[in-house]
Amino acid sequence: MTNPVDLEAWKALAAHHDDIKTTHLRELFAADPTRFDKFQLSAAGLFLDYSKNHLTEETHRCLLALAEASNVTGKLHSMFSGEMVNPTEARPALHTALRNRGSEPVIVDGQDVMPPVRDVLERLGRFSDAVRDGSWTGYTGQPITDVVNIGIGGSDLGPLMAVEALAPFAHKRLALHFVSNVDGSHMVSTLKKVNPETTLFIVASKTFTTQETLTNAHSARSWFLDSGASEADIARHFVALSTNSSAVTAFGIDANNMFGFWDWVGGRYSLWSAIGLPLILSVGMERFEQFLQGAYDMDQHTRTAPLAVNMPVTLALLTVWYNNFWGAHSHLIAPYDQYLHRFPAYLQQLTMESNGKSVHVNGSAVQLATGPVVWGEPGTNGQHAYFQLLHQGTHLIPTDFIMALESLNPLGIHQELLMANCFAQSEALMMGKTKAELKAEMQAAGASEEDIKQLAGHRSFSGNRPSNTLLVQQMSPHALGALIALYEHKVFVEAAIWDINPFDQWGVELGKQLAKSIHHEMEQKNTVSSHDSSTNGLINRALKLKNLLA
Ligand code: G6Q
Repeated sequence: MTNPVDLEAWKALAAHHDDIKTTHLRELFAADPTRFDKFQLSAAGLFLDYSKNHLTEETHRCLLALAEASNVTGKLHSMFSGEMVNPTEARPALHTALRNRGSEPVIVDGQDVMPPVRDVLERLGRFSDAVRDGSWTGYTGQPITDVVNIGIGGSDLGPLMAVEALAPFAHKRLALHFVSNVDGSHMVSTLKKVNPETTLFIVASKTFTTQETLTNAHSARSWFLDSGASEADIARHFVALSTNSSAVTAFGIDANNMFGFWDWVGGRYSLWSAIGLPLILSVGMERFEQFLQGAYDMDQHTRTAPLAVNMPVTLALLTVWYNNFWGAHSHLIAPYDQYLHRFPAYLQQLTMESNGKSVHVNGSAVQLATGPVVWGEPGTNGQHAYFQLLHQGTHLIPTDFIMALESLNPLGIHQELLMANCFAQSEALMMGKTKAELKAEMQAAGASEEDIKQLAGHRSFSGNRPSNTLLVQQMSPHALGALIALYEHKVFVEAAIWDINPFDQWGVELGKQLAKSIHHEMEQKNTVSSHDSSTNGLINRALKLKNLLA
């Protein structure tokens, strides 16, 4: 494929950027009262206002030309139809098959993967129903009260984020806990809260070789056995979610207690598979199916909507526009919904692990910026912290505001205040406050000319800062499914334009390898000299101060 920067469409965008880079967003709104109607989209129950962007009809045309020149439609088709879109790991990426609510087969290596997908879903449904209705009991005959998910990265962030996001729908008896960090404090503090007789441990690991997860799982098993339970009781208290059945059996978990998935499900895309079990236990299978349906509806939109009205394509093009032509290196996710408090962290992994790449699919070095840094916190909290930098700092930080109109916990005027804050922020970022406006405001408040002169620079706002706003009626299971799928496809389309592989993660693999070898060296209890002087110095200092040298 042609290097993206050599495409005519890329060059046209660069030229167009020169034409409009000094036009203020205020001017765009003043020039066209129909801007809001022009730059909005609806899909799968989500509404997107993207009018507060550095975007004219000409920009839109240029961006769509880039999507076409990058074969976005063809690449989406390849992913959905099970082609090998992850060549460095020689596999397709078929998270969309996991939420395929239609009757069409999805073929991998000549086999339809839908029957096994449905089979695992059915087993998950039966198991979760039994835990939820109390017929699955612990070894002393009591219903389960606590579920501890042991996993990390893709085997943790997705279910954790979704369980939190759908907390209002949670089962009343079941408390969900997540242990991911190998820092013993994470496990110890969690075990303090639970009773071994009524706790179910889920060991979630695609590979079942991840050091942190296996270490945590072994510690949980020892704690369980030390509490008086027998080896035979493990079967009622430990289940595994994995693709590696031999490692699961070797750990001591019964094959009947394992829910499988497949190597064509990437870790950070695995929430739709058995990895979703904590969510199923929390909200029940019926709601999990609504969640899958939301994602499926977004999949259908992504597959069939023309590029010009395709929501994930639009969001991806805007990110490319800012990242590559406006020099924006970060992207803020601001959910105005307390239950979405882990959503920015989830998107951080989805986006940064997928598109944090510096070679093209063919292995050649990129000559463009790829994935931006993604970060965020729920509003309104962020407004009282880092929003200052958004309003008056020197960096351009495109923002996605996410707002559910109906609260799941209606309380007086709270929701109206939340909405007012959300809308006010995007307006303020876009409009700013000119010196003339400030002067009039200060004069009306009786300020002296001297004060006005001194404070004008500090108290005026340049504005011109872009954002998208996503609205949803209520953060229901369906809406959450659609929202996650929207961002998954956005990330894919960005990768399609940058011509990078969003499905591998060699950096994560490197971390796994390095920690293992340093741990092995530390176990030898000898002074270490095989690294650079800093790493040797740190290891040796730690060994010495902890009296671990032989
Ligand atoms: C996700 C990454 C990574 C992975 C974890 C856990 O896409 O590959 O975050 O999910 O390293 O891996 P396991 O599920 O194999 O334990």
